[in-house]
Amino acid sequence: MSPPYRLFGVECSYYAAKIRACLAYKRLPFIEVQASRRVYAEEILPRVGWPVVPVLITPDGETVQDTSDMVDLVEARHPEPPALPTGGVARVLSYLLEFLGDEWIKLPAMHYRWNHNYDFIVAEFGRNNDPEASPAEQWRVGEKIAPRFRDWLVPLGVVPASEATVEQDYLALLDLLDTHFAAHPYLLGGAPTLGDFAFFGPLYAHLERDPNSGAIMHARAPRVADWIARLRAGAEDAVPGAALQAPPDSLWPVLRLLCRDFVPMVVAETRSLQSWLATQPVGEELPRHAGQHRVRLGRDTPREVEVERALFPYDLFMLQRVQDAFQALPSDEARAARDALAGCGAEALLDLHLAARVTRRDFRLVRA
Ligand SMILES: N[C@@H](CCC(=O)N[C@@H](CS)C(=O)NCC(=O)O)C(=O)O
Repeated sequence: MSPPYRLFGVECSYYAAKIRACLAYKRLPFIEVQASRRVYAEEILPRVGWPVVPVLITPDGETVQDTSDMVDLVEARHPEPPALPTGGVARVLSYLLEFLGDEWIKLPAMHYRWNHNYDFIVAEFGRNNDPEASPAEQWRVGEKIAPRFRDWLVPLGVVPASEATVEQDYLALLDLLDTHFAAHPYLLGGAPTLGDFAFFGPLYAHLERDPNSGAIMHARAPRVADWIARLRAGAEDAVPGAALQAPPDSLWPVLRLLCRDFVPMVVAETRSLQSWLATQPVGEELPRHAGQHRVRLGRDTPREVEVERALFPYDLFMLQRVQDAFQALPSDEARAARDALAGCGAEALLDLHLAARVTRRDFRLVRA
């Protein structure tokens, strides 16, 4: 028997949570190895070249970094139960949900972690890194590692001027998800799919598990906490293949809320990044940020605010996944997918022209 998958991760990692939920649902045997200082030095850096989790090692020894690539790989090798719905509309929506879960729910996830759970997470970072050290030493180490993550807040546009807006929108999201889960066990109906795994990342690893955030979720949105518990247990209540072809009624308000500020941000970001990317040599590693732009958060609410946000070339990678899924559809399904995205305010994402593309090579984002 071949050895199982190995996952290098930590429990408080957003993206480790995403792929863990996917592996658990697919009933794929895997061993999770806690990413301590030793594991970073001996396993992650030699394989990937830079410090990041999660990292997946396949039974035949292949290294996979980036949860989108991991999902693609396990879906291709182990198609049952499916992580992607079969219908074209639901597939396009799944990649939109993945983009939202991976990159947009990051705002509340990072805000609540670093502005409301600092002591908890610093201690946890220290424990994860140096499990054998004393609590005082772990705290010292945790405080040393913390800025590398906390410093993401400003590029994301989470600054004192926007914190109340981020909180307002997160609480509204919890309310809408709680209503949705009263009617359906998973985002697209009877079985979890890519969107569930991507939402689970921030909602479990940060917003349920960090204690001060967890208290808010359990009090305000107990059905979201219940969905988290079910996904953590491998979604045993799921009926594989029962994901719907179109979003259930109660998912529309969730999508509309998330897309309200996200879609105009991605449209503006893509236009700026396209001119910049055209000047980058093919195959060149791309930086994490490529300038800044002004984005509006909390549109049409009393807390509407404009802030600076970095331009993230990685967002193009996620956008390509949505567009590629759309462009692969036959014309009748493409029409239906366009209608669905129009219904949630995301149609503009389909029409952004990507003259220059990005790809991942040797675990780095490069111009294609
Ligand atoms: N897009 C990547 C993101 C991975 C990621 O951001 N991981 C975090 C922990 S949850 C990390 O280790 N980041 C280190 C870094 O980006 O420098 C994925 O889907 O795997």
